[in-house]
Amino acid sequence: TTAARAHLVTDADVARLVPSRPTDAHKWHAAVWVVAGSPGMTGAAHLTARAAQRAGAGYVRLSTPGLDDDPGRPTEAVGTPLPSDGWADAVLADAERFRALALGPGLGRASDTADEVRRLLGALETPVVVDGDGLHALGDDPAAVLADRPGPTVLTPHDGEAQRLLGHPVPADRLDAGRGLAARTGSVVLLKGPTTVVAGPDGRALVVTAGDARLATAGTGDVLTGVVAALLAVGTDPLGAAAAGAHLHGRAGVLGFPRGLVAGDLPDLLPHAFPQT
Ligand code: B4P
Ligand code: MG
Repeated sequence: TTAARAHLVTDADVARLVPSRPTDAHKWHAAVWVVAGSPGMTGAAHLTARAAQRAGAGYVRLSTPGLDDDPGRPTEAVGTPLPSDGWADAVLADAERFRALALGPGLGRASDTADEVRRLLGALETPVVVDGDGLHALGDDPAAVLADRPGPTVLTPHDGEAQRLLGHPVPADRLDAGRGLAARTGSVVLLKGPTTVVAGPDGRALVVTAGDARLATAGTGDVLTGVVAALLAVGTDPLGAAAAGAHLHGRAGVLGFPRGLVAGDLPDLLPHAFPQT
């Protein structure tokens, strides 16, 4: 089985992988910029931002290209508008202040949006989690965009998104598929599913089985993106952030209602999912 061939992530791993908050912590030392959503489609971005907050980000900026006013934005997230055209430059101009970016949920699939995503990734030095429509923008040759990226990347595809990135359906050997995609793109790959595979470009791989079927509901992937971004922002290495993020996300899920859980329940469960130390 997959679990027999790679390390199964535990609470103890999360405690080891995620640095504790220093006593002289400052909100800007763990700042996340969520670049997600599109006009008329803001729910995914809100979930990502709330998850980043609850997973330990000190400061969350939320920007939806082309949207100036977003009344539903989570209270503590700071809204910073981005233009609808050429927004990659605006992100690059200010990204230095952030320790991690979350890019993609709900961005939409317009071709100019995809151009901006690729342009941003090509020049961005900040660690970034790419999900959803951000992954779609990479098309079927993600290595062309990512192999020379100047900063760390975590990709979080489900099987449909992975199929597009791989150019073929995800094979039965998901561990091998994750490792292959990670090596080809120089990225950490978090291949989601009932068993989640996390693979690094160096061939290291971990398996996460903390969640269960209650996570099979719309928007839970957007939450995961925010969790991984927050863990990057507190200084977790990219492979560790993906592995610990998937584990915490699964743990939050099983702390929720056995039936009727919605993705919006997960952020508030995250603080309970962290190992109590
Ligand atoms: P979207 O509208 O983008 O929606 P989504 O990404 O599927 O939603 P979400 O972000 O909530 O869930 P995600 O899977 O990311 O869909 C875009 C297109 O992709 C659509 O055309 C859709 O049909 C297609 N598509 C969606 N899923 C597909 C798949 N698996 N294969 C092929 N095509 C697909 O995140 C879900 C989270 O829940 C992950 O963390 C996952 O690990 C967890 N989870 C889900 N089921 C679980 C289970 N049974 N047990 C444990 N964890 C589970
Ligand atoms: Mg998704």
